[in-house]
Amino acid sequence: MARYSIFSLARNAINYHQNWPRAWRNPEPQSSYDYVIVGGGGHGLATAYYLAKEHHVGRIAVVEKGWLGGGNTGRNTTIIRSNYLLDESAGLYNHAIKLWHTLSMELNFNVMFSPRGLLHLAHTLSDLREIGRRGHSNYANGVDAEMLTPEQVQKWVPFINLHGRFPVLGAILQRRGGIARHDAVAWGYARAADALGVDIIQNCEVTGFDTTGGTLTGVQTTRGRIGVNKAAGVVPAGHAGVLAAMAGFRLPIETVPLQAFVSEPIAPILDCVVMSNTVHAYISQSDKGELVMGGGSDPYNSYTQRGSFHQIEHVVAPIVELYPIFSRVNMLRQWAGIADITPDRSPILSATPVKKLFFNCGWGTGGFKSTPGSGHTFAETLARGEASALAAPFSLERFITGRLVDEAAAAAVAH
Ligand code: FAD
Ligand code: PYC
Repeated sequence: MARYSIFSLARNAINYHQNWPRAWRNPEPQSSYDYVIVGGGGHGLATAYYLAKEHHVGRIAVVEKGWLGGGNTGRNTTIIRSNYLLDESAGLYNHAIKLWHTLSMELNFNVMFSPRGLLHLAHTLSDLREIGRRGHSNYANGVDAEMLTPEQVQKWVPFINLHGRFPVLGAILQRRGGIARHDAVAWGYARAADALGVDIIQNCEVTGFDTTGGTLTGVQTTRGRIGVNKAAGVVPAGHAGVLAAMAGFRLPIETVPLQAFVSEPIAPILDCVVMSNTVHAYISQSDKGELVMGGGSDPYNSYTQRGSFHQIEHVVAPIVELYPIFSRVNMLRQWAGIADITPDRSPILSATPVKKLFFNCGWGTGGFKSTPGSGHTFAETLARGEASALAAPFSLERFITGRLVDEAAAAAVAH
């Protein structure tokens, strides 16, 4: 792998940047691999990278039906935080935050991680109680959390409307929360995994699973059959239900569109992330200057990556109410991704009824923040053939035993 540095940048500038090597290969699928990862989003690529780097487990392929990061990884609003309520979640999401802090160096790829501070606003007394409870729980779990008064909120966001239709009664602040550059995360993991010998195979859709006596033996793809020697890890976000059906079981997952919006670029004005869970509206400003906004998921099941028209008003109305200064900013783009929502709004990292077949899904509206942590702990799960300590509470078993990890309030945007 060519090392990216100030020196390689200068060297390539002399040649008008004509001679950069390919960031990753474009290999033909082999007849079998030790590990096959289905899904070339951030989570799948991170899984492959940590499998190769930390577990040295033999031949690994990532099989992606479209292009790398073309799913939710490239469509999300990149909010990173770990201020969930429960101990199990604190373990998982805080592990991810720690990895985020050194990820650019680890991958030799600038993922533009910017821990600029993240506020969750409280607009009602019950919001105040919710963030108070969550803040205390965060504090006890070593997750940074501070309660802010409305006046302190105004210091962070001077132009916020504290006394409008959605009065601001306080906020919880996570200083280590922030944003990163979404597709850089996919590309950084892809490049680093490829350098470790992982075959990344794009335009290759998995269409079925081969089993013998309840054990996985291979995956059927649009580019032929690929044998699986040790295990397959399926990381397909919104298509988890489709792939589970191919393997002959059902997942407790609903699939809904989730939209995002960006404005035209404007001069720097907002240097933190602000979320309003009750009114389902959140906003940050990208390094390019665009306001990045989103809100609740569309209220119906669908695999379309568009989203419905009325949801635009649901997001824009509270944004304009809370930040009247933005009322004349033009909207530039709108899109949607496909979110995989579980009943307790926590992910599934689990063995399945098919031996050697593992699923990593159910991250719903909030999985970008956990990309490094998810990949790291799922790689350990695949290498061991059983759940890692961090993954264990997130197995499918919990929907049978009732030991749910209920994060409905902290998940914020999932209805
Ligand atoms: P994906 O990036 O979707 O990757 C899954 C891949 O699997 C896809 O590339 C897909 O093509 C592939 N695939 C599917 N089926 C097959 C098949 N049969 N064969 C081969 N490949 C297949 N999270 C946050 O933490 N913060 C946020 O601010 C945030 N905002 C969001 C905003 C929006 C609009 C959306 C839609 C989501 C948001 N999320 C956010 C959630 C986050 O984007 C996801 O949880 C996360 O990116 C999931 O990553 P992934 O790698 O699992 O999925
Ligand atoms: O989980 O923090 C989150 C989130 C923000 C926007 C979408 N999801």
